Amino acid sequence: MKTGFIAILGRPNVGKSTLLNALLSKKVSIVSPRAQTTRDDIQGILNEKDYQMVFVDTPGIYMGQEALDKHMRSAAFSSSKDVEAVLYLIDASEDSFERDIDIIASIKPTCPLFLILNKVDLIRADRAAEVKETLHKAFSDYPIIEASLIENFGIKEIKQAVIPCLHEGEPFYPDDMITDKDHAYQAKEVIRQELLHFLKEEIPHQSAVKIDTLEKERGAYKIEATIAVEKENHKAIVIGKGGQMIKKISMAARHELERMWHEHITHLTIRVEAVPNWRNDPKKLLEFGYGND
Ligand SMILES: Nc1nc2c(ncn2[C@@H]2O[C@H](COP(=O)(O)OP(=O)(O)OP(=O)(O)O)[C@@H](O)[C@H]2O)c(=O)[nH]1
Ligand SMILES: [Mg+2]
Repeated sequence: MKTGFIAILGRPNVGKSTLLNALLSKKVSIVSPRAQTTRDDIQGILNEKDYQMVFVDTPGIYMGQEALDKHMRSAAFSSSKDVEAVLYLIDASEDSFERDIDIIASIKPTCPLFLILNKVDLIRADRAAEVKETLHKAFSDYPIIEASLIENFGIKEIKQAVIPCLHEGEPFYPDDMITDKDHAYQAKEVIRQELLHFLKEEIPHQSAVKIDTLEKERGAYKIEATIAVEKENHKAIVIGKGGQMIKKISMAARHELERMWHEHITHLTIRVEAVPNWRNDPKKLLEFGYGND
């Protein structure tokens, strides 16, 4: 059997988590139209007859200075080590690729690196050719694969490109496992996804979610969670008039989790708490699951 790890890297919002879900044909990583959605490395396991590929979705690379930003950056860069291949995603609809070129130059991979030019559905063919030329000039050794992940275009090509990078060996995970993350992690992420969906501006980025209890009773799940926000007035917004907003968030999260797990969830109760400056407090970061790197 052939096996290997493949890191998915790139700037925020380029479609890394969309790629992970598309490769697995299953949702394991949350997606949103807003930048800085993914905060941790998330492994997705693709089991086929002849191989097991373990893809690692990572937080978008950007240069923020909060302790949370540093946690996210370190999660992204460290996952490009000890892998069989790196997929570096680029948003083809951007005007300039200078920041991508700087980041790619700093990765210095010890394995094959593929440039995935995503979102080509948003540009004309002549512009795509121009962008490819720019990237090829900067990195003639790295193959470029065009993709439009929302149109399912390019996924087969990406899998084909990665197969020769795999090594002969025992699989890393059992063949019925699709992610390294448990139900509690997925529940917290889906609540964050709905926060990003329903609340604009900075509130979702200044929020964290903690799962207090997750129990399965008589075939159905019961989940209790806490959303931490940075300010008292944010707490009022997340709860909403008469609890309307938190009800909407909880209902959407419950439905999404039921779709992902094919399981019934009887209760999803969410508390909201103001925790000033949690993004810069190492103890609070740990409490919300963000390591102390
Ligand atoms: N038009 C278009 N949009 C896409 C494509 N692929 C992904 N998107 C959209 O781009 C947005 C960001 O997708 P994500 O998968 O969350 O991006 P990400 O790189 O994981 O973002 P971070 O986790 O913030 O780093 C979502 O709204 C996706 O639906 C594509 O091929 N074309
Ligand atoms: Mg993501």
